[in-house]
Amino acid sequence: MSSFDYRRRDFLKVMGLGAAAMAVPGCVSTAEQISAKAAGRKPNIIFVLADDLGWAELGCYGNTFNETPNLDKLAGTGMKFTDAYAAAPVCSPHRAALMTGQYPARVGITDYLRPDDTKHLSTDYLTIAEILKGAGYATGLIGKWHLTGYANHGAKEVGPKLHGFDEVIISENRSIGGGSYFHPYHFNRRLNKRLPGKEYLVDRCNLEAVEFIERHKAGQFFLYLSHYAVHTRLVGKDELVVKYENKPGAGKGQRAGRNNPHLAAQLESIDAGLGLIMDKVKELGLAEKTVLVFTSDNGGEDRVTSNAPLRAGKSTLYEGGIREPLIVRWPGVIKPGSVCNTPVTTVDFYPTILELVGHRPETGQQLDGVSILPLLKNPRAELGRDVLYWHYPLQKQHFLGGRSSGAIRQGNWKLIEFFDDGKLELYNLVDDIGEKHNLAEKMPEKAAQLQKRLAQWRSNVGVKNAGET
Ligand SMILES: [Ca+2]
Repeated sequence: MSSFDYRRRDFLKVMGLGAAAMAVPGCVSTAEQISAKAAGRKPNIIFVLADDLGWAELGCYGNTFNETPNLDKLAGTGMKFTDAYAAAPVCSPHRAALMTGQYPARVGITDYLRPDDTKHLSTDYLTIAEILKGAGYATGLIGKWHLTGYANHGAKEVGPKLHGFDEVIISENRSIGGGSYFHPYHFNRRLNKRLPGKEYLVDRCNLEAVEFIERHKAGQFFLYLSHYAVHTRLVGKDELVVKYENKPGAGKGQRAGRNNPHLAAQLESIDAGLGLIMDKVKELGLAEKTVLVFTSDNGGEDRVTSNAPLRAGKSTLYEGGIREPLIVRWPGVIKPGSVCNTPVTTVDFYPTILELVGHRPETGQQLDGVSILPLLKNPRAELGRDVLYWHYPLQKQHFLGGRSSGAIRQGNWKLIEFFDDGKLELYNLVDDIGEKHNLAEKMPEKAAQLQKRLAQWRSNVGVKNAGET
């Protein structure tokens, strides 16, 4: 069970009182009030999440096959993180961490939720969307939620509208994935079609995102654009697939193990959306008032791509499963083209956003991350946090190969503890980013020290037994 004991309703009451207090006329004129409001205006937040997109897929992360001009431009005008992590190697726990600011182990969602799952993200949590809604932001989710089972499958459905999103667009009401990338969409058969010809899901999400920004240009907004791509079964738009099939070194078909033309095509469609979003905020004069984030929820599925130089992929706690692209742009605050090597993780977004809107955590509210705002201002700033943790217990091996395990990263060191056979693997990530040389037997004291710290953390977040699911 979660140790989170803060009551959401109380918080909203406090927020309401706060707003009323601000509306009481003071000694300053209306013009001065408006001016002060503009000067103190909090930034809009656009959070773009790709699904199952690996660390090595973007041009600005070294990929020479895929074409990502807009994401490369985003990095060139913002900050690229080399050591950004997902809090889990699969969908739902990552999203739980993103919404709550707590590690998946603390929330109790450590594996992806099935369509008929009895678990969902409890409304007891104060989500980041609720924080922003309370701060006067328009809040919108476009795309994938995946923090509930579905009524269509007999589950209690707790969707994004119950978690602070005023507008929920192109979201799912039955199982997701499966390659339903052209309208009509399997994940929600009620959705109408809006684009001419064969409507492509990524394009539709991009269109809705730009319209959301336009709709809320006069106020402050939080847009969570949560793409379903590039989750398998991979299906790109025909003309883009052909383009990549004709490139030198192209892999063959939807299951190509590297240089996958369908993945490249899907990524190009996501990339095009970033271009549309950047153009829209520029056109509206909002670029400097908008923090734009791009990242992914877990690593690439290594049946259909390669995360090299990282090891393995989705469902594992090797770097290929959890290290993610992360780019943040905020003109006027972030120095263009900067690179940050400090390890950061999913639970850091919540406290970062709290700081952006000038809030402190509520009394009793547990947050597991730290604000990365100091890094956005100076990529070499000290965060005062030295370790990251993962807890990924499984009753049986994931169908992609992932095993029941936990992990800890401290500085350059990473330890993976496998719960199924009790083995330890220790890597120095600076010397060995591909995790090829297990140093656990050569350095038993280091391994034991990290294993002990990982166990202490598990105990702190309420996990009773290492392998418990
Ligand atoms: Ca995913």
